[in-house]
Amino acid sequence: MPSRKHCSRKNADQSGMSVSARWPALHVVLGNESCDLDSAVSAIVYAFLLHSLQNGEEAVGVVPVLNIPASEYPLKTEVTHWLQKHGILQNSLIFRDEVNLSRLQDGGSLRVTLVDHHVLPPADAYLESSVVGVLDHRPLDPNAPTNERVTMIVEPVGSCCTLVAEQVMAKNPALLDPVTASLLYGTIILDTVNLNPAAKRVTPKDIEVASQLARLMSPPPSSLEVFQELTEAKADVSGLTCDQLLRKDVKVATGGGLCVGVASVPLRVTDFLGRSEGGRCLAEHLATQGYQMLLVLGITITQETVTRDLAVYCPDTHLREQVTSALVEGQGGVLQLAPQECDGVESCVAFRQGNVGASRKVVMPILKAWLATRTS
Ligand SMILES: [Mn+2]
Repeated sequence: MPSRKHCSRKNADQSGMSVSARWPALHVVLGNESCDLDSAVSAIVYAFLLHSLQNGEEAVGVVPVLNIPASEYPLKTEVTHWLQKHGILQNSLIFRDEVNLSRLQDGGSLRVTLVDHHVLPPADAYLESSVVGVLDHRPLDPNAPTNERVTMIVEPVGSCCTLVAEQVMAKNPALLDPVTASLLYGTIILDTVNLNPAAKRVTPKDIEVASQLARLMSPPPSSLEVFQELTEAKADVSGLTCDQLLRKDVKVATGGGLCVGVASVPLRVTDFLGRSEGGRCLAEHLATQGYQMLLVLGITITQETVTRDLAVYCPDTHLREQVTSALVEGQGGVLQLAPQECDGVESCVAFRQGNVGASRKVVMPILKAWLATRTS
């Protein structure tokens, strides 16, 4: 059964877990499905806070749940790095496929607090009736369900961890030991691009909270070093297999009877193809994901240079030629593609991309427009 990233959510809640037997009720703190550093750290520290605020009689287990299957965790290299550095190892974390939320809910013993998002994806809509709290930094979605039972803390700041830190300082500052402070601090620095106003993410509150956290750490942190460490960890794919690289950052386009994976990889596609075992990994990936073709977008960023290149892998020669000319000519040739070597990988063509400013946000509409012409 081919599982596609967007269609595979159903498998998430299958395994039973002893958590439900151990606790009369469970309060889950759930980050969003990207499980980026902000979602992971927000869930962990906010669960820690909520747990500490309970009083004896009504106490329930409050646990953070990372909203990805455990098998995806190695792909989140900045998350694994930062948590491990702070003494939190994978075996002490709970992942989405390790706890059966729907069974807990059926038993009437589930409470959910959402962090770093406030609208549940369609596959999780059933959790809505269990939500008791929201802590988020995204603009409030006008279509978000409203319910007086839900404690909403929503404020547009650069990082959800800024709001988590603010809550901890207000409600139980004793929790902020140097380790917890550093966990939150690094996340705020990464999310706000080192508190840089030019990146348009940072707000005065992020700056204030980050400096309060820095005062709790000794020696005081260098925000630039923390930022560089986390950025490097995010781009460090040396430990990932070809298949993991393809799953790390992928969007799927469908249309005209086709399902196309568009994977971004943080290296040149020419180097990536060199790691593909002569294309064997690409063929297997197509089969397991149910794609008819795969676009691989390579990007490298060093000091001031950005390079982009792309590869089209498709065993059907006709389709490959069609999509290739769509990419070369699309939107007046905006991508500025020039052919390059494919490292002997069959069913594959590769291009250097002259327009280094054109990200996947530019590639996707060209691809979708081509897919749409197939239906008409
Ligand atoms: Mn966030």
